[in-house]
Amino acid sequence: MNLHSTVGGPALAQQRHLVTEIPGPASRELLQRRQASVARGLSHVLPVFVTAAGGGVLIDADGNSLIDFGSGIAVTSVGNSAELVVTRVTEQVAHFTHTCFMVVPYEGYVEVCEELNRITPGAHEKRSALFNSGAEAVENAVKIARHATGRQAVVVFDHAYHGRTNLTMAMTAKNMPYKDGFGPFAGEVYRVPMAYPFRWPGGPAACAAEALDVITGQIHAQVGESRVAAVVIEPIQGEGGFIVPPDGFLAGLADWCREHGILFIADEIQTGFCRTGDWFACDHEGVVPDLITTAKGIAGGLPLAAVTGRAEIMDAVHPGGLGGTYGGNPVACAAALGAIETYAKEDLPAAARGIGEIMLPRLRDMARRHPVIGDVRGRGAMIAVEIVRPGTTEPDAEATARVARACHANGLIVLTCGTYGNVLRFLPPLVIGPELLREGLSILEDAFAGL
Ligand code: PLZ
Repeated sequence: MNLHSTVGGPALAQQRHLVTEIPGPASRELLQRRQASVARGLSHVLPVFVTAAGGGVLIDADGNSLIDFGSGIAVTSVGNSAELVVTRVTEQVAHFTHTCFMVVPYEGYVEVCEELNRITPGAHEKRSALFNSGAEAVENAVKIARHATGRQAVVVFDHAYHGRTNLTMAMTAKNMPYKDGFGPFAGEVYRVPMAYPFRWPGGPAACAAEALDVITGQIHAQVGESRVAAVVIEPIQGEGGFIVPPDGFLAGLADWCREHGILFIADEIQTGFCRTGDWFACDHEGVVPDLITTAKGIAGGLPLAAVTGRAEIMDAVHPGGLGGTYGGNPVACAAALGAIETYAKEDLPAAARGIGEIMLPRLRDMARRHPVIGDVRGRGAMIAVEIVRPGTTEPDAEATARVARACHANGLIVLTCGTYGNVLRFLPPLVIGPELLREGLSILEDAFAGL
């Protein structure tokens, strides 16, 4: 039995082991209760009810052990119940659970901000503010940018995802399921094309050559540079399809923003905290954002989010202008300190790169044998395949769903994404072992063979 021992968490056997069909009888019974009690608007990728998780596996109510290629959407990168997260949280929860940082402060909040200021891109003087969710961090980044610049317009991209609150729905591109029927949306949000190599008219080379000019030209013509407070971009788009812009695009965009007094805001909520093989995806090309939003991987599964940025921008807001009852909750801060220590101690950026080095060649090989795979892309442990009708770029969401279902039935948790629902994405915990990773890839390969 191969117990994962590196980062702690429950010492669960690191193996796939199915004892019932998926979902099994115990999960199906819970699902009935769920249907009678929980709103229909919340859906599940896979309706198995979890009882324990750690390393690269999740255990369900029927005793099945499933391989986790999702990390709860890029959250449990340090693994579930990682040792340092559990010890710090346990200690904190026994001391005090809440004061509200706006009522009486505590050291943990300050320590998390110090760490964020240190590890985020750029050596300039920074400040941070803590919130509860990714969407809330994005909302606050926009508030801060508007206040600091005295401008109102916010530029976002096709395929962007920034959250489900009113402002962030306006910033999110995809209608179904995120926006449909939920308007009216916040104003002064402008959308421009994304540098999406696989779908750029003329292909990847044209995308690299043209994207920046097309996009900045549209901002000039349709918004006007002097009205723009901020350009908000995911360095690798997440929900929109794991879209990796061409080399140099982000740096070019950041330079253009600087020339026009526009703040460059990197939404690293999905890409951050070692996921792409660097601490932050911007680090890959040395891009330094003015503001960066983080969440997900920040606290090993506890709800926490942050805005970090240039001191003069962050401090432009008057005292009392930012806040929230729970933002930077002491237990979540303790978890973040445990998670950040784990990323560094276990060298999880290197682990993420190692995961990519195993996954990418296997997936490229699959793509040669299964022409439904139109594109293989991603970086580190943020990897995806885009599914199309063979020989075209026409999205095939139906085949994508079938592959995902086959993986689920065989005990591999994979997620889909993409504006057209035709992208299979892989976000394993960074502490997953290589054997489990390879086994997951074999299950995926079988699913393609069975299409
Ligand atoms: N910005 C880049 O990826 C969250 C959404 C899951 P919250 N992505 C997962 C769903 O269907 O609700 C996300 C993101 C990027 C912002 C967010 C929003 O983060 O913590 O979900 O609010």
